[in-house]
Amino acid sequence: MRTGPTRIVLTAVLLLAGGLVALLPLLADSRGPREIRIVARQMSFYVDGGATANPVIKVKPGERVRLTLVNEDAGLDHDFAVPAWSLTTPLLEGKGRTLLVFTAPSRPGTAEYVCSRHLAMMTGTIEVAAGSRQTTATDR
Ligand SMILES: [Cu+2]
Repeated sequence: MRTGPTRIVLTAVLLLAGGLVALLPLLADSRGPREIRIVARQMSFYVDGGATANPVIKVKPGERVRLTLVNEDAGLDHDFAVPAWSLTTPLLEGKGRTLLVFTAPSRPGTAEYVCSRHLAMMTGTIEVAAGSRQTTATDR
């Protein structure tokens, strides 16, 4: 007789807990690393599907970044490096892809990115800015 209301409360608590557990993957996703996809094509870098060669890449201070480099130049070696941050992907010898996960610097500022084999042609700016939107600067 007295178990009726208790059961209802217990059931409600269990349902609530189950709902929170179901939400956890969503919360984890929203805090997951920022994805940046860089394509090396015809001696230039293109970022996140944009059409601008060697665009400014914007990241937030302390942001976790998961960078994928795709080499579409069959006969050319490319990598992606930010020398000031001591970051370099493995060298892609011809077509292929590689992954680099890093944490952006905590202070706002800019640095140069390059392909270490083609310093003159494959170079641009990576910017750490607190107010920057979670997109890269392209001509979209
Ligand atoms: Cu290159």
